[in-house]
Amino acid sequence: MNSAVISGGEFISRCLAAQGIRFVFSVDSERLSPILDSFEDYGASRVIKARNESAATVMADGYIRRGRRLAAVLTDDNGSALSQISGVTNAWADKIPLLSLSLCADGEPDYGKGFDRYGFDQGEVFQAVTQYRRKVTSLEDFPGALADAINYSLSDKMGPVHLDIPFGLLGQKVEASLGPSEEEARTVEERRVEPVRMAADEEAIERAAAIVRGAERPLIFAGGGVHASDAQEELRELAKRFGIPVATSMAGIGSFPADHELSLGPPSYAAGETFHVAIKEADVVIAVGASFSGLEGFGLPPLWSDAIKFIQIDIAPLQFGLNVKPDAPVLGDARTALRQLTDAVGSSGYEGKAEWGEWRSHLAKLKRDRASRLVKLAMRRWHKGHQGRFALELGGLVKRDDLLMVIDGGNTPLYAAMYAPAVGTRQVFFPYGMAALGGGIPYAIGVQLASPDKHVMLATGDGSFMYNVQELETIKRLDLPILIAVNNDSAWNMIKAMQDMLYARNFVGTCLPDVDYAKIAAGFGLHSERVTDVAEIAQAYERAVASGGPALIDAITDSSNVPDSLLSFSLVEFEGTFGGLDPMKFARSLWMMRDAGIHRMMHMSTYIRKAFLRVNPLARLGGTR
Ligand SMILES: Cc1ncc(C[n+]2csc(CCOP(=O)(O)OP(=O)(O)O)c2C)c(N)n1
Ligand SMILES: [Mg+2]
Repeated sequence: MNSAVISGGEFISRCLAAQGIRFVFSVDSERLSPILDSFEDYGASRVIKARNESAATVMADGYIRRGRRLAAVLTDDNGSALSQISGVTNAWADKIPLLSLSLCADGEPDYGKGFDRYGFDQGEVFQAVTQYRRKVTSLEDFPGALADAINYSLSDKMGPVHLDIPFGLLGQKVEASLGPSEEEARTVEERRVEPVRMAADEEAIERAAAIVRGAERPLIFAGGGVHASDAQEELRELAKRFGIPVATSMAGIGSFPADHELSLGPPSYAAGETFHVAIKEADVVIAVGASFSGLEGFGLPPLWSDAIKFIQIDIAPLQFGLNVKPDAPVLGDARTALRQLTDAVGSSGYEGKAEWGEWRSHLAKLKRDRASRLVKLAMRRWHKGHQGRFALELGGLVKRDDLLMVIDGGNTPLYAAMYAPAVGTRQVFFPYGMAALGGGIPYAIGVQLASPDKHVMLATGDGSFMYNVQELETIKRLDLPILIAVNNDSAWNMIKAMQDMLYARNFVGTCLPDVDYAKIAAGFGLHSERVTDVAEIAQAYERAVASGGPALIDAITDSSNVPDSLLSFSLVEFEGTFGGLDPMKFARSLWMMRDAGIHRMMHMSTYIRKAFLRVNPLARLGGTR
């Protein structure tokens, strides 16, 4: 019945449903019930209740990333609202159009009449990490404020938005006709994330095309913007048509299939020497939706050649010159601009240069050599499992079409990226624009809810697992068939590895206890098992799938292993760290590791030799640089 006057709570919930929001992520609070209780009345709308607000925010983000449909997080005020901040910040860094809503105080603090220290403008805290934020002033104001917020979230480079809703509005009565009809709220389709399809200026495209045609060793560098713009097909077309090799950033993971012959394999520095040689030797880089963060060495020396001509395609003009200074900035939507560029380069029958074949084989050989070296290392017999083997076993599973993977941790995602390269579009998720670990479990929940017909696997470090362990209860309650694989090396290993190299194994705060995560998961009612031999992961996975419900595999690995690519990452991210490396301490640390030390040293030295010392053999042979 569409009665003339409805409650504020119902009005707000109806507006959300009528905007095509089908999932609201929240945490139980009786103050929210006027909104939440009526929301599920609208069509297929669902309220997903998490065990903490920070996790609820990350779930909404995961849902949007995988589903490419809008979703909201809604929490109570004060601490509940502010718990959203880490999740909203991460969505901001990764440019996810997340709708963040919270209750807030009704008015200004009443001086002298019971001033509450919580009575500050909590919305201001959201200011720095949203594309738009405002406090709703009245129920009449809400439909417009919501529409505005959603438009802003989808504008420009996209990003989160925040609305504060005064609690008092929920109990007020309002004319239903001031908002959308009940019918509309029930029947409207779920709102898709539609990127702004802004075409690039033709002159900018022509300039870029001329640079591509003149290139000696061109390279495409694909970032998260390719996902944001759904430009995976267009990226493939550009690469294939002219035979240009493709590297991806960490955010661009999976934007180009890692098993394609033109792909450098794993994303960014996880591709090791293949990536480092490519970015030292390339003379032209076509960057697509890539912001060149520290994970990518900022696009600058020492990792990148300073002779590169950059073509930079981006929807946000502020990206130009932030790190690299593009010779040809191309302002526009990635998908649209890639089509334009492909047409322009290929006009008058141009098909790429014959000499590019040599460049392609050079990189392809590096990729092959690296892959076999990594596999050999992981397959060696170690006292405890090698993390590479852990990731290799999981990687074999990810090749299945029905499996999605979320990665979380320090070295764990690095190993996963190295050994389980993403083959499918939106199959692997590494959602760490802010490098905030611990989001794995809630991300996996969001991704799973967006893809009920798929299985989701989370590969997580043990340290990261502990950040949101409470959400195992949510997984169990919703009976989601998520498989969690814990890389249990009893360490914050990314940090521990630094301490190892710099301070001769003087570890501070990075050794974690030998926790039995299988028992913890069993306590939450999950199928679980501890695997002490990483070679048995695939069988454990089969048993987990056969259990039919959520499951966890607690795989024991050895913290003395360090991914080689951590070295180049540290060179840039922790600038100067390795400058302070004391060779004696490093040597002592290797010696103290006994059998692992010698293999590690040999592996590292191959990496250093290939990635950094023979950086430009073509130039030495008379190349252009
Ligand atoms: C929220 C947050 N806190 C701290 C850090 C710093 N940090 C980066 S990696 C890491 C260790 C992660 O340990 P684990 O999840 O076990 O992964 P591992 O490196 O052992 O594979 C820490 C603490 C961070 N990135 N994010
Ligand atoms: Mg660990």
